[in-house]
Formats: sequence, C-alpha cells, structure tokens
Amino acid sequence: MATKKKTKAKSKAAAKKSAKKVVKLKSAKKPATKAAAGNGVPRPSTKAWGQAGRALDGVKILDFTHVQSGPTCTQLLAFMGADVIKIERPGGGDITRGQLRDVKGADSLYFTMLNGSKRSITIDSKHPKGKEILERLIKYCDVLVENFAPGALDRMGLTWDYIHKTNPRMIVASVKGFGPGPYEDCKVYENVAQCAGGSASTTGFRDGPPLVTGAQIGDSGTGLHLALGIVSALYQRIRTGRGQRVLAAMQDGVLNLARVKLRDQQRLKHGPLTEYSQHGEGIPFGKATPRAGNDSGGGQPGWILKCKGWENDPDAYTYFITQAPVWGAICDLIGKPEWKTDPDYATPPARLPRLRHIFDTIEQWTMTKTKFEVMETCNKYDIPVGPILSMKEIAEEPSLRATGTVVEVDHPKRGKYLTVGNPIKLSDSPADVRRSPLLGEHTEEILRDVLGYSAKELADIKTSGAITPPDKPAKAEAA
Ligand code: CAO
Repeated sequence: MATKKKTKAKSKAAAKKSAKKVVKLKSAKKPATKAAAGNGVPRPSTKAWGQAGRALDGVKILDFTHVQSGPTCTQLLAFMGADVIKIERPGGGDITRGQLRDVKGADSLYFTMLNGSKRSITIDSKHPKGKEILERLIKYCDVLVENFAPGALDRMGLTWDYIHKTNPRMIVASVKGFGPGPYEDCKVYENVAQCAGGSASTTGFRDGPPLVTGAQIGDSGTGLHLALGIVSALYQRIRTGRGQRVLAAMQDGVLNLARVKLRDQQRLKHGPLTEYSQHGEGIPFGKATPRAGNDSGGGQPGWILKCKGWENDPDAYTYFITQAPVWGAICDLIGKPEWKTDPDYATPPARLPRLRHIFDTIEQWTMTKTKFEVMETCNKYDIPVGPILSMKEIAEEPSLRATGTVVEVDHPKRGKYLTVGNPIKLSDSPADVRRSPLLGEHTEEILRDVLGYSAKELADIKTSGAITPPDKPAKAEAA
C-alpha cells in the first residue's frame, strides 16, 4: 500500500510538473500566437501586390515649400501617395515657375520637375481671408512642410504654438540653411550649403580651388533628409497622437553625406591617408582633410580614365577601381601578367606609391575601348568600373525608363517632358508620378471639396483678394 501511495504521490507530483510544463509551453507559444495575430498590425492584405493602395495614402500635406529643397521633399511624399496641397502666392506662385524658362508661357522645367503629383492652390497668406483658409487647411492636414527664410512662417502668424494649438496632431517640418547657432538667421542656397557642410573643401584637385558638385546635395539631399524625418514623425504619432517639429538644416544634410571626410579628418591624427594618391606621390598632408581629385572614397584605389573617343567626346571616360581581389584579372586584361608576382605590384601596400603609373598603364588599355566596352569586358571579371554617362545618355537609357526612374509626363502648356520618378522603389506601393500643377489649378476644387466652402462662400472668397493677385480678377489667374 505504502508503495502504491508513494507511487500515486509521485505520479501526482509528475502530473503537477508536467502541468507546469504545459503552462510554460503555453506561455512560450504566446509570442508566436501574437505574431500570427499581427503584433497589433492588421493581418496581411490578401490583395495582389501593388493593389493595396500606396504607402502614404491618406496622408495630407500642406506644402508651403518653394525653390528646390522643400519641393523635392514633398514631391517624394506625393510619389509615395500623399495628397500634397501646394500653397502658392497669387500671381506668380513659386518663383521657379518662371526661372530658367525654356518654353514661352509654360512653367519652367525647374518647377515642373520638382512639383509633380501635387495640387496647387493660391492663397495670400497675409490676407485675413487667406489666414482663415489656411487655418482650415491646418486643421485638415497632417503635415506642414516649409522652407522659407528663418522667421518668415512666424511673420505670417503661423507660429509653432498657434499651429500646435489649432491641430495638436500636425507635424511641422522645415528646411533651413543652418541649425541653431551663429548662422541660424541666414538665407541659404545650394552652393552655400555645399561649402558650409564640408563638401566643397574636400572636392576638387589638390592644386586647384574648392569645387561644388553638380548633384544638388544641399537642396535635394536635404529634402530627402526631411522626408525621412516626416515619415518618422508620422510613425511616432501613431503612438503619441501628437505632432512635432522636424528640422533638416542644409549644413547638417551636406555634412551627413560628407561623413567619410570627417572620418578622414580624425584619421589624420594617426598618420597619412594612405589611400589618397597624394600619399603615393610623397606629398605631405596638412591639418585638414585635403581634396582628393578622383581618388576613390573607400579603401580601394580608383581613378577616372580616358576611353576611346575621348579627344572629341567630353564624356568618353570610365571610373576604374583596382580592387585587390581582382588585381590578377586586371593584370591579365591590360597585358601585364608579370605584375601579379612582381613584389612592387603584387600587394596593395606595394602599389600605393605607384598608383599614378598603374592608372596610366591601365589607361593605355581603356583608351583602346569605348566606355561601354570597358564595362562589358571588366564586368565578366567582377572588376568594378563605371562609364561616365552624360545626361543625354541617361535621358535615352531604356532601362531607366523601364524602372520608372526616368518618366515622361504630358503637360498642357509645354507638352511632353522628362522627369526623375521615384528613386526609391516599394514593391507594394507603385510610384504615383504625374505632371506638375498649373498655378492655382486646384484652388476651387480644394476650397469646395476639401475645405467644404459653399458656393456663396466661394464667390465671396473670389472677390476678397485672398486667392488672386491684388489687381487681377480670379479668372485671369488661372489663365
Ligand atoms: N502669400 C503671401 N506671402 C507669401 C506667400 C504667400 N502665399 N508665400 C511666401 N510669402 C512671403 C513670405 O511670407 C516671405 O515674406 P516676409 O519675408 O516679408 O515675411 C516672402 O514671401 C518669401 O520669403 P523668403 O525669405 O523665404 O524668400 P526669398 O526668396 O527671399 O529667399 C531662400 C529664398 C531660399 C533663400 C529662403 O527661403 C531660405 O533661406 N530658405 C531656407 C533654406 C532653403 O530652403 N534654401 C534652399 C533654397 S533652394 O536652393
């Protein structure tokens, strides 16, 4: 009996243990169950890819941007599906509409290529009625984006306090030239930012002046930074329910893109920058990161070399990188197989003082081929090269059209034109790339359908001077 009792007790204890185990197992399964339920996110859509709307569908942007930096940001958000309502001054609108005009009477490409997929409404933001319309827009929208000179938004009466009180969920996103500090009140354009952000001092040849780059890293680069700030703030708002201010200073944006040069500044303390060709040439370094010509930015030496036809074609060049793992293939290709074992050439450190001679020798080979032939030949051996593509070649490149990176759109005043579509591809959110709006093209539509003004109110607004230039009636503006 006693043994039976003991056995019973044992089996009871075991049952308890296993019950505990079961409980443990259950709790271990919990996260998986939660994940299957979506972790608080809706269950996966069953719609076909690209049929479930766009990434930023439902996001409403009050777009107070002008010139380049701000418009690049809001254009990207529009490509992602946001409803971007661009506010423009009655009469002339965004100053770029008339800048660098190539077709008489039509908005410039400067404007059309930066303001695609947006709606345009004209409002005099300093007119009392205009202020009232703006207030309705602030209540309606999720994000206000602006890149006025410092203080201009406040002078319109649109202070952060006012906006936050009017719509606590609104995100206010700004591009400024500089962040808080000695230069915060300055007006800034692209090249000023390239200079103040450290790019110009590190661009160009050592024996020449600082250079600005053709890529608009100050304007478009900062617009891109701002767009990331906006979507992050939108994401945080899901948890907090409140908006916040987002600031992207052009100096900061340029510096972020030039961060490897600040890396090199700190490396200087510990010795020369061996991958810079100046090191191989025996030229001592100064106190700051120098200009490095066409040296490769990474640890792999590279240079721009002439290709067949360079005498007549300013773009018949290729970038050539002498990456260590493919050094043998390079030697064979250029007819220098002996360099593979020659101690002066066989290792990366041995090559450093001879880079000029090495690239001159490679160039003798590249000059026998077009830049595309160089690309084709080198790709077979995984040798990294890049043809110097002209804007003409890019405009005509079929693969860029196929991916929607270069898009042709039709415009009522200028006809067909090319624009750069969304460079960021989302597999479930096809880019929405449409032409830019005419000045005030959507004024009535927005006042009536978005803000709910009645026909009588609309008629009053039209005669108030809030949406038309001071001396012109409403109809003339849309013409
Ligand atoms: N109705 C009435 N007034 C309007 C208006 C509207 N719809 N839209 C703009 N304005 C007014 C502003 O209120 C401002 O007036 P005040 O100065 O009298 O307050 C004025 O128009 C324009 O402001 P601004 O100073 O921004 O314009 P600007 O041409 O003199 O300067 C720029 C341009 C780009 C240098 C400046 O806006 C700036 O530094 N912006 C921040 C940095 C930036 O984005 N730079 C990149 C520009 S792209 O290369």
